Amino acid sequence: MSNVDYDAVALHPVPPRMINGTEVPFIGPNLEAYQKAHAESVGENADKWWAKMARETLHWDRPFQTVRTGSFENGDIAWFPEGYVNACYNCVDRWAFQDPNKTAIIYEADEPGQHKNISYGELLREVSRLANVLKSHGIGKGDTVTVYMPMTWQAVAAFLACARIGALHSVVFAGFSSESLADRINDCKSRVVLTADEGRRGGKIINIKALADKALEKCPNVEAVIVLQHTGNPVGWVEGRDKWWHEESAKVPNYCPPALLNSEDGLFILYTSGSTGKPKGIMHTIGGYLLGAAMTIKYVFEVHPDDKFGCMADLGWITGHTYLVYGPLANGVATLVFESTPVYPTPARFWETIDTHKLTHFYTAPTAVRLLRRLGEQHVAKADLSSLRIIASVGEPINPEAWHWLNDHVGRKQAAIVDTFFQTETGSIVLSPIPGAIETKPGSATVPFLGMTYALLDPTTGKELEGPGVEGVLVFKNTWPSIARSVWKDHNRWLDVYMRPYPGYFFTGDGAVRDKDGYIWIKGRVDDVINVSGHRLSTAEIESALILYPGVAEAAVIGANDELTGQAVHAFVTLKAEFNYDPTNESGLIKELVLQVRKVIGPFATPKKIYIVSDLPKTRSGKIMRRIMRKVIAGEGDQLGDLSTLAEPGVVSVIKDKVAAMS
Ligand code: 6R9
Repeated sequence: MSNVDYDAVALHPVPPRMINGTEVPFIGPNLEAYQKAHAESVGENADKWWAKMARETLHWDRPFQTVRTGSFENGDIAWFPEGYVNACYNCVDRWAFQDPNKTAIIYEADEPGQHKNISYGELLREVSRLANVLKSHGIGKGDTVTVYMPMTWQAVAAFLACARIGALHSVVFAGFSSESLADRINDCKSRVVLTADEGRRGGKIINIKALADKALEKCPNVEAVIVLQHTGNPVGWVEGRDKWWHEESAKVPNYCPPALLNSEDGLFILYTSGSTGKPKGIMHTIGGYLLGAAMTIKYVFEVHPDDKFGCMADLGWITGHTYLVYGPLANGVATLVFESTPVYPTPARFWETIDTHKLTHFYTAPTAVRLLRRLGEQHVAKADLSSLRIIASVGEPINPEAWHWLNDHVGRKQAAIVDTFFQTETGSIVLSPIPGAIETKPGSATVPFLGMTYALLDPTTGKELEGPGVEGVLVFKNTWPSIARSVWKDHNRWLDVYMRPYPGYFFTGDGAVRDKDGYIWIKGRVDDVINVSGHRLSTAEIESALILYPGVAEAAVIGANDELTGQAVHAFVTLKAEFNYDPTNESGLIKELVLQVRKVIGPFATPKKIYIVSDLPKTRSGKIMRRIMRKVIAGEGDQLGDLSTLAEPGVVSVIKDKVAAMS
């Protein structure tokens, strides 16, 4: 039983800027247009359709004959196997040859007012030089290069330089500790590391080179470290190993021919943590991944040639890979590299950035939206945001309050709000509204992308659940081009985690509901579902209820074992800064919050405990780490497992102390 009445949520029509814009939407103007396009992409002529898309979207150095082969079970998925395709050529050269002066990258530095546009011509020269530098250090096809860099435009060049010569990049988020970096370098045995002297973020200096140096003490395979001079401050130096990026670049030609690479050659590795064990090196291949990135940019974001795409994600996450680098550039549009934070120097930074560059697209995560919502509307009110056509969200379920805040205050009811669902493993967006065709519902990722067929399975029997009004685990039924191909050097783990839980399907690990209109609602990871007295509750739903309370900034809900009810709801809540709250009367506030949940969802969802805390444990990409709270409540606070992705380690003791004080 589901406790939110999904069927009662009103549809929001296709917004004015999708209908009245100068361009006709690629897919529109209504649901029928989407249904027709989708049917073509999954029907009996699906492979013909994919072949057409692949030929239209990408430049192939050698044509493919076969569209797809292999299956989930056999772990032998391949797309366009005879085809040869270079991702860098597709993202840079073809646009540089057409118009070398066209802007490829808008680099918005940490300090406001310091921005720079990099043209496709300039990007091609930078990428070529760096590719030649890598070659001069013996790097070629199939080698791995670890990239540990701040949010600079040269970091984008680093991705593309590897892609140009067939080396796989492994980009490690610059916020990761030396230990995590060392693990990742050693796992894929990189011989070359690209890094920078320092980074800047929110007015602070990040000592990237020093962190890399510490990691490299444990990485005997690394022969060369190429260091970008970014802040220019002095840094430690290991003679013989460390080389300045600009000095190395000055030695080599400004053009490097793109390598001839098979569609199924590796493009990159991206480490992602599972619930247990060491991080998995998810491996993507060239042709399929690039097609997924390019096509979703075109159809999900309705991108046209003069658009300016503002993806606020860090380069170190899949969203940064697909929607900051490969997707926009494969479409020849300008992409933003944003070095700062949403609140530096003021909470108006995003809005001023959109206004300054007249961005057409703004892509962020619900956690940032909740933060900005909590800081107040006054910061967004002053900016001219009329250039925005599409505002998109990714990373976690977006609660309706955050959705409406984006729609009311950022889009001002003119722009499309697009809730996009995907994973490191899916490579590109797999569920999302098509902005010119699909009426939206706040909180629903709506429908499958072109070419995607999904099912909801009964988690116990593995049987497909039919019809509307069902809830189960989300799986995909057919292979698609941008699905990852393996876990680096551990193919069996790849099969175990994703292919074997439900044979014949790709298992996402997420639960979802299909409502009466066939819309999909992601309920969160399967382990985030709580079952209280046989009632299924989604942590996201209870969190949404709590966040409706005026003083609540963020909420994280978990299920803990309970003798009486099977599981019980525990909620962790942070308060808005301006909320007038008397800390000596915490119990009064807790009572009101309990009432709030009972009012919004129903008595059966009543939290057993509510903990008012100053902060929640989050990953560096902003995902709330419910696992930590679950363990602390279960009395296993000494067995918290891999905390390498935790942004603020101090939060753990805040949680432990609070739970101890209230038990
Ligand atoms: C892109 C990204 C994947 C997990 C995924 C799911 C959650 C992502 C979501 C969403 C609800 C959305 N997720 N997008 N949940 N609505 N629109 O975040 O990749 O870091 O691999 O995480 O994120 O739980 O399984 P990744």
